Amino acid sequence: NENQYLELCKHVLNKGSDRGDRTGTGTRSIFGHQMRFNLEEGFPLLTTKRVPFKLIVSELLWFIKGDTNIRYLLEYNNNIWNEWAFKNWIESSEYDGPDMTDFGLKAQEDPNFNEQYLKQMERFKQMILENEEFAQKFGHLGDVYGKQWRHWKTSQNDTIDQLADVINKIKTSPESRRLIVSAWNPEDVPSMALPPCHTLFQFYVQDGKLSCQLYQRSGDIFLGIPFNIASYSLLTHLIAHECGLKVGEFIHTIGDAHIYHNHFDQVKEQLSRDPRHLPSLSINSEVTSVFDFEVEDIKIENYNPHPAIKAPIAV
Ligand code: THF
Repeated sequence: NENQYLELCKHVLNKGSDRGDRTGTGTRSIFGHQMRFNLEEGFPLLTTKRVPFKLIVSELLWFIKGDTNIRYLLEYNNNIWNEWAFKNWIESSEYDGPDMTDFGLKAQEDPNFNEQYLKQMERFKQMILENEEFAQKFGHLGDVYGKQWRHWKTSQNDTIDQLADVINKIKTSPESRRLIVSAWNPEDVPSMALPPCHTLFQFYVQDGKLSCQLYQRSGDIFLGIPFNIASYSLLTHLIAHECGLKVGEFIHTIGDAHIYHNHFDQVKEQLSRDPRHLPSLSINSEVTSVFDFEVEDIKIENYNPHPAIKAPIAV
C-alpha cells in the first residue's frame, strides 16, 4: 500500500547520498529497493497527491501499440515526453528559433529564457500535431519502450514481438520462469535519447493470479515512480483480463532510487498528508485483447486524492 512509497521517500531523504547526475540538477539517492503492492487491495494510484491517471493510460497504450512518436501522446493532451523530442528539433539544422541549448536547466533559472522556451515548445507541439512529415522527423524518440516491446530487432533482420509472445506463454505455460520482457537492448543504448529506466519485467502465475515484477534501473521518486507503479499495475490488470486470471502483486524493484534536490519541498509537503482509501480500476470487459484497448475503455473509480503538487521535470 501507499505507506511503502512514503517510507521510501523518508528513507531517501534521511539516509540517501547527495550525488551529481546527468541532468545537472543534483539528487539524493539510495541503491536497491523493493516495494510490493497487493493489487487485490485496490489500485495503487497514490492518494497523498493527485496523480493524473489519464496520462498513465495514454502512455501505457502508446507503449502497447509499439508507437515511439509523441504525436499519439499529444493527441491525448499528454505532454510528459515532449522535452525528449524537442531536443531532436532544436539540435537539428531545421530549427530557426533562439538557442535552446540546456533548456531544461535554463528554463528553471531564467524567467526570460523560460518565456522563450515555452513559446518554442508551443510551436513545436503544434507542428507535430498539424504536420505529418514534421512529426515523422522530429516526434520520434528512437528505439524506446514501444519499439523494444513489440519490434525488437534481431541479428537476422527479423523482429520479435516480446509482448505478444509473453501473453501467449502466460496462457500456454503459466508455470514458466521465462515470462520476461526486456526493454534494455545493449546495441541500441548508445543511440537512444533516454535509455530505458524500466529495464525488464517478469510475470508469475499462481493460484489463478497474475503477478508482475519490474526491475527499474533508475527511478525519479517524486515524478516518475508514482506513474511507474500505476502503469505496471495497469498492464498487469490488462494482461490478467485477457488471460482469464485474477491479479496478484506488483513488485517494484529499483536500482538508483533518487529524489531531485528541487523536489525536496514537494516531498515534505506530501509526507505531511495521510493516505486515503485506494481507488479501483474499471475496464471495459467487452475488449478481450490487450492490443485493442482504447483510452476510453479504462477508468479509475472512487479516487479522492489530496491536491496535486507541482514540480519541475529534470531533462
Ligand atoms: N525523466 C525524469 N527526470 N523523471 C522521470 O520520471 C522520467 N520518466 C519519463 C521519462 N524521463 C524521465 C517521463 N515520465 C511527469 C511524469 C512522468 C514522466 C514525465 C513527467 C510529470 O511531470 N508529471 C506531473 C504531471 C504532468 C502533467 O500534468 O502534465 C505530475 O505531477 O505527476 C519516467 O518514466
